Amino acid sequence: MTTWKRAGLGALVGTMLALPLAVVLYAGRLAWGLPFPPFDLFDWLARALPGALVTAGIDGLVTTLRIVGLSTADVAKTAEQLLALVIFLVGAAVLGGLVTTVWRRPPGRREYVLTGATALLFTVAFVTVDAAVGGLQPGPAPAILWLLVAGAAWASALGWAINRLSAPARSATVDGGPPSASVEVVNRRSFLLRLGGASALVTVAGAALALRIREESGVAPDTGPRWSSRNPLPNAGADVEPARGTRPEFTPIEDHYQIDINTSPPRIDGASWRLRVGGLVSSPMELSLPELKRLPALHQFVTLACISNPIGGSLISTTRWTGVPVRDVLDAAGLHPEGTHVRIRAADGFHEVVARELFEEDERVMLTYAWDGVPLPAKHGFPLRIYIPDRYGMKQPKWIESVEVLDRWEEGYWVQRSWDRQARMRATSVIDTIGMDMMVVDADSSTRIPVGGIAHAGARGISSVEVRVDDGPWEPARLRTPLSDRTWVIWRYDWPFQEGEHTLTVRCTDGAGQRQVEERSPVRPDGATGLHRLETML
Ligand SMILES: Nc1nc2c(c(=O)[nH]1)N[C@H]1C(S)=C(S)[C@@H](COP(=O)(O)O)O[C@H]1N2
Ligand SMILES: [Mo]
Repeated sequence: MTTWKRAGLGALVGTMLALPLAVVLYAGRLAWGLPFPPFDLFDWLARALPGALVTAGIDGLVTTLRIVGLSTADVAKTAEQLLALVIFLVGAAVLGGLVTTVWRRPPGRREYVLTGATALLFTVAFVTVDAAVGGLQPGPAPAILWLLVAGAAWASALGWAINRLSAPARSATVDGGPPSASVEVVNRRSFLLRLGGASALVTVAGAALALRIREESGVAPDTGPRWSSRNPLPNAGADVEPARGTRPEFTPIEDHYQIDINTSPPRIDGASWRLRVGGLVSSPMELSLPELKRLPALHQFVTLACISNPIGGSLISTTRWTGVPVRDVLDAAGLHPEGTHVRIRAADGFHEVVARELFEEDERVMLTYAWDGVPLPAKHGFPLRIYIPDRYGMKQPKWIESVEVLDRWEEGYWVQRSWDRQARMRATSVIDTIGMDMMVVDADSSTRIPVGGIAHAGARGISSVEVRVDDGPWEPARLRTPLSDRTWVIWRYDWPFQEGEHTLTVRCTDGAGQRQVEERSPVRPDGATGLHRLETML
């Protein structure tokens, strides 16, 4: 066999063995919160690689998903997780190929050392990576042991398989002479087939087990009914009805977009979790979740958007946030006069600073523990996240662990990776629907098509929305009373129908009279600008 052929064979075997291993490791993560190397590696890369590269990767992912017609909000995490698995498998292929090329037969001390070294490399690499991003949950001893067993199992299976594959054919040939090359090939093929079969079997069984565990752990603790299932929305009587096909005004939590630097969310035990309040304060504190909930609560309807949301994209959602003003917590801790900023640190290493005047003047800057009347879901920041009006999501840490008063400004996680310091939300407007099948015939027998969508300008409100057909004049749309001045506004335009194909364009003006920026610019570094258009389809 040529070296390349051997390397290829080793890569194949390495991957075949890594896939069932990954599935078993995943079940361990689900069942006991043990390290899961593929996600750890991916998360570590996302933090360690240069920001520009990571951003380019995210852009690429978002663009690819849009091109293939998938909603970024729905599948971005799944795509990331698959990518993480692929990277892990590619790593296994490379390692498998390398080991095979230097493997000699019959195996001697050298081969045992090689196998041991491979196991050790696996263990040390993933212990390091998990320590950096996951903190060796559920404890250093079980986590390290788990990775050691995984590394040893994979490396010894690899050694065994390589050895079998490089063995000369055992069966004698027709004339009793030395085994021929063709018998070798047949043996190798049947071994690979059996190995593949076994690998597939373990993979499927492991996946079934993982799904079972996921279903069982997916049974949410009894958090009670959602606020929105028991209460009418504050604008229930609004006179402008959304055009049918417009997105829901209040996003069900399950449909809220999710963006963060984790392949799977940090898991935090709410009972032992404490918010550490420290730095330049007279009495540092550790607040439990019940203690936070005893402070006077504030409820706000909020539209959150990601700075990476392209024009007309799905990384924007609205729900009802409940929490405690940051200033109330810091007043209780006794904020020193020289404190100018607070640093918010999260369990995943994410961080951001907030200027003192921002939270001191604005009670809406809020430590949030509930969405829609129930505790934050794990992927949306349980147990605590911050809300800062008018800023994109990148300024607003989830999974908060500490609030620390500083006497200086500091770059936040994405600012360090060259995104905008302010990250003020851009005014944006989107056409959700042109209801061609919902033609309305007026009394004067003219026909109208309901057109609708959203407009949002952070916490600045929306004063007007206009729609244009092709190159025609801008016509005013009607605005539905919003849930709050921090949420998007649903607009509606009953378009006097014209035959033929047309392009509709929308633009908005914020509450201060500032028109949406019409010139196109990309999401990086400070949020996308440009107008959203939609073509009529008959
Ligand atoms: N700890 C932590 N908080 C985070 C992030 C993160 O990666 N880690 N991502 C931020 C970004 S970029 C956005 S857009 C919002 C998204 O919040 P959501 O996933 O609940 O919609 O969370 C923000 N908070
Ligand atoms: Mo974001």
